[in-house]
Amino acid sequence: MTASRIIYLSLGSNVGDRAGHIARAVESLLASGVHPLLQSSLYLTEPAGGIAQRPFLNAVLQAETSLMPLELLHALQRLERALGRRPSVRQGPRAIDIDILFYGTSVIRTPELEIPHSRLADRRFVLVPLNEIAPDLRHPVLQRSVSELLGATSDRGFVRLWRAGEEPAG
Ligand code: PH2
Ligand code: MG
Ligand code: MG
Repeated sequence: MTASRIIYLSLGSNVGDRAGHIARAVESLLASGVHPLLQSSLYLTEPAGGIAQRPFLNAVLQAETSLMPLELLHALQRLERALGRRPSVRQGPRAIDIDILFYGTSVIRTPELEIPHSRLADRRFVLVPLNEIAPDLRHPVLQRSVSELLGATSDRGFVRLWRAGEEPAG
């Protein structure tokens, strides 16, 4: 029997029904062994990574799981495929992306999996929603809270609250 861990996930979509993809992902997590606890608002965010593409909707989720880190990664990858994710270019358009941000206070650096997520301190589309639900959460490597990381990031990509039904140009 494995102890359960508090984890944080990042959810993103910029293809099709973006909000629907994120909602279905959260609903489907339970059957994958991940129990959602607290979800941020949805944010409309500027695509990061230098590819011209539709704006993303992003959210973060606090959850609990007994899955081990690699089991969790593989469960999330299966869920992405079940929800219609198809192969795309790196940083490119995707129906649903579910990334592990934190797994308790674990630090994992392997070619397949990096926890904490290696780019989270450089991404306002992660830090802004994370700051909504967990501003005092401490990064176990950088030894700074989420609110401190948000204050210090050099990322200037737009991130703003999204209202249902809103479909801006671009
Ligand atoms: N995901 C990426 C690449 N760029 N940009 C935004 N705004 N949101 C994302 O979720 C995102 C991205 C690759 O996973
Ligand atoms: Mg990603
Ligand atoms: Mg991913």
